[in-house]
Amino acid sequence: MNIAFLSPTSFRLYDETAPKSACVLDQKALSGGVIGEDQSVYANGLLHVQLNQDNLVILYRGKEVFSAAPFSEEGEGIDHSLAEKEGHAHEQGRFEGGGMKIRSVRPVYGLGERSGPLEKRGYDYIDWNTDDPSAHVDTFKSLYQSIPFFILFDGDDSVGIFLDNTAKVHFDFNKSNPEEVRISYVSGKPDYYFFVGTMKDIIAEFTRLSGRNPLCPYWALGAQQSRWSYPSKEKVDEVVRRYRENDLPLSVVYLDIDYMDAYKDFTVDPKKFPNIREWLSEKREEGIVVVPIIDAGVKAEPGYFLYDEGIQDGYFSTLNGEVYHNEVWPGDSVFPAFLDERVQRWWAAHIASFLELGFGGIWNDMNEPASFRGPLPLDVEMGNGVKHDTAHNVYGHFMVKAGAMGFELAGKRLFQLTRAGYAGTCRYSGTWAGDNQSIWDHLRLSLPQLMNMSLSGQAYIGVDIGGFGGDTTPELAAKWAIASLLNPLYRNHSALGTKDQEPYTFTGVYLETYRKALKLRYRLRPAIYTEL
Ligand code: NBV
Repeated sequence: MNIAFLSPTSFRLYDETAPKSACVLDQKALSGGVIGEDQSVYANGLLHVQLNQDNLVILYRGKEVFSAAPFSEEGEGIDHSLAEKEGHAHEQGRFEGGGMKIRSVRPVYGLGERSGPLEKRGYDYIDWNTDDPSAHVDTFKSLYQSIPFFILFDGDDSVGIFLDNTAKVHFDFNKSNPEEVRISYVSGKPDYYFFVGTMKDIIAEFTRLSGRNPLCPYWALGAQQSRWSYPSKEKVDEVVRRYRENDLPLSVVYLDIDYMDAYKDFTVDPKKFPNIREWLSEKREEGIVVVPIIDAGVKAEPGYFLYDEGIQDGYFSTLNGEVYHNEVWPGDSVFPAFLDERVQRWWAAHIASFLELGFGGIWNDMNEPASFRGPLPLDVEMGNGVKHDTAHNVYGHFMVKAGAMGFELAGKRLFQLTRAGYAGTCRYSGTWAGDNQSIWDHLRLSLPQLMNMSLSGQAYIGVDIGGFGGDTTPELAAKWAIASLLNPLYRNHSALGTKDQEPYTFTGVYLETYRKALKLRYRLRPAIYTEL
């Protein structure tokens, strides 16, 4: 094991064979080195770290702020096999790769995008990017993103812990034992970062290492409208016109999957959206930015340029040396091996030429990766020899990294949204929190969810205003528009088959309320921009 002090209030504790980080791009150690058998106390700045076989203790300005022992599974003596047959999954006992037990009763915050309460004691969570279409409830263990970073809150003596491990990780926040926080992972080598101080200091230092959202374009703070799907350019024109006619400000419109030709990435259906270049420039002149969706799954169809190129150059994920197929929107599909830098460059070139048509951003979806014919096997190889079991939680991360490279190639200001992500994905993309529903509980849920995402380093975030799944009501949508006023991403979006929820479809007090919210939002924009 090694120790590296990164600042007077942070250090890394790691096995030198730990894989290269997906997010910590460079780090300069102030001091540190290999942990020797004859030494047990390491000090730098305001920290003293005491280490032995069974204990890690951190002293901050002379006071003990952290104490942990290596993780060991405590047998419960209960057989879960029958309950599992009935569908009650039981994950404990499968996280035997390592971990630690931290003595703590302090409030817990962070861990990125989760359902459940703002303060997380009493719950357990799993890092495994998951697209579960059922209504997100407090008991969900995973959502689309995995950020293995959390804060044990104690005023100026708070401690932040980042476990840089992309495999499946289990977090037990004082659930099994009220006096303990447990972290355990399925596989990998120890690679921990510790940050001490105020919450603000901790997040600043964590994001300095793992990455921050670059400042979004100013238009990205305006009102955004989406729907699965606006089926033609005429429909989008109508949306823009009706916003204007109803004195509702609008900056961005999204194109969901039906703008594509047979759901093929980097194609535009020429019947629904003819003369796309001219139309996009027309929209720009009207002050509207258009953002198309791009899915992770690529249609497996000989003759389709993206598929042919990927096959020829070996750019798709493989299983036992053969290109791996599953099913997504386009039907039979293959999955770019995004962990490979060659694949990232290839994807970036396609993003760049697509942007050159006049799109203002990219909306990245289904990049957990989601699949219709069961989950991808854990030994699918996703680039650089990395298998799905450790590539899964960073698959979307590397997809949007490639996307960001595309913006650079095109010389365009970066604007992306992603559904899946890992720590530091915010370097490349903002996040919308996936498929919520048009229910009051999801309006409530959005507040602690977004707060914990921002406490985990993400700045450009939001949820679908009005709710994605199910039919909204004018009252719910209008109140959601108010509750979201300070969300950096301010986008109304809804699912196929749901009732229209563009604000101009409402009347009376709800239209008036939504209009007021939008106008207030535009007045708040300079302040939000400054905060970002
Ligand atoms: O592309 C369709 C939808 C999209 O509208 C939504 O925002 C994504 O989260 N997409 C998921 C795929 C289908 C979900 C049922």
